[in-house]
Amino acid sequence: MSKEHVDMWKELGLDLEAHDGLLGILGQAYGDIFLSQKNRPEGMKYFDFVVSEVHGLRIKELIEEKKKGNLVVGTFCVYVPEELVLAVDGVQIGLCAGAEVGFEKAEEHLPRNTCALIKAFVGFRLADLCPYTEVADFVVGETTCDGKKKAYELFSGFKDLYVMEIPQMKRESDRQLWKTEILRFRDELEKRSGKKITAEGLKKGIEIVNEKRKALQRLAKIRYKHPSVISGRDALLINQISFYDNPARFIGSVNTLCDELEERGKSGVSINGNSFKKIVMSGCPMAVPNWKTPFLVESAGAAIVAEESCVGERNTRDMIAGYGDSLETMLESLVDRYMKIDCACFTPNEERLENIIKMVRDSKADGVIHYSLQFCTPYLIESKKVQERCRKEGIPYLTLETDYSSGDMEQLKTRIEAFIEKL
Ligand code: BJ8
Repeated sequence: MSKEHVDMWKELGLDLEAHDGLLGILGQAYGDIFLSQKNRPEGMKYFDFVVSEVHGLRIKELIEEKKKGNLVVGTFCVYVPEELVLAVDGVQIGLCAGAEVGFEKAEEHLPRNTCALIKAFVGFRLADLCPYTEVADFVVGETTCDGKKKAYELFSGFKDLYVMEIPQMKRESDRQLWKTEILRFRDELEKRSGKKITAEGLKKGIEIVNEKRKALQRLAKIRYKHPSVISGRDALLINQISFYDNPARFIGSVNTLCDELEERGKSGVSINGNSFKKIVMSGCPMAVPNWKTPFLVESAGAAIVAEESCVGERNTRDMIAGYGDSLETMLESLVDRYMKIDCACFTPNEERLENIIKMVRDSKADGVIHYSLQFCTPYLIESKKVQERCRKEGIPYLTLETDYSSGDMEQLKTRIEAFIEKL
């Protein structure tokens, strides 16, 4: 690792020894899960490079942005509108929370039976492990599940935190509440950046994020049509990287990859032969480096053809449409777009069931694997509804409940293999 990076981490206050350990685990897992794949598309080289520099060059770029006077905003949820951050020339970074490295510290403050994602974001901060959390000017929390809501009260003791209130239902009064929250967030960004959000600035933000979603939608559609041109774990990785890479560079790289994948599709190039079963993964978001379950599913001879999660199509399916030219119409379109997100924290949440079935039909998948983190009440309870709906539609279904440890790998492997064999 270059001395320049080490100096930068020191300045950010990282625990260098623990951080070295984290990078070691990350590098090993990346080699085993991603680089060992045969016949990967050439276009994945860009994303390999991004991962190899995830705590290096990208952090350096963020520090440069700060020197220019631009805000760096950390987030944990797809409800936080990146368009508004871009409208003040800021950078929005989705913070990962996909490893159990800081759990010991987190459990000094949180009950052990807290979901792994929450323990990870608290642990990363307390163990001084995440350069993104450290470099962010502030972090935006949100009132989604109860665990996150209460953990943010604790987190605010260790990091500058702003919380958005997310409604839990989708009635007109809830939309009003959400609009108020969007306007409050706009005011906060203006205050912190010293810049006014103009129609021109917001339009630029909307166009960039729409382009990002369009590129990821293109990738999703190619996988529906040609399920064997790219692995599901590579597609997941690209979705994960979408949360922290430079947007313009990311969009260009996804589109270049998609050109290659379309060519592969036409010439019948395959990464896994043609005798595989197609799976839609559905449920909790998988943050970097939480690659355990996709790896097990694909190692069992199946191809993941779509992700029904926030690191997947829940985040990319809806564009901001009909936004017009005035600030007012743009803000209204923004409010509408984010109200469509079908997170299990909402009640009722029937549209999620419709979306899952549509994804299965569109991708011609053979089955659904539902993935919940342990102690995640919203997704665990909703998994019963997903199961029931799949049963009615005649779609084979498997539900998994796990965490970030490797202790249950064998048990998961057995269940996944048995499910795929039956398809
Ligand atoms: S919009 S899914 S990113 S809240 S896994 S912390 S729900 S107990 S992450 Fe999420 Fe926003 Fe919803 Fe998406 Fe709680 Fe469950 Fe843990 Fe979770």
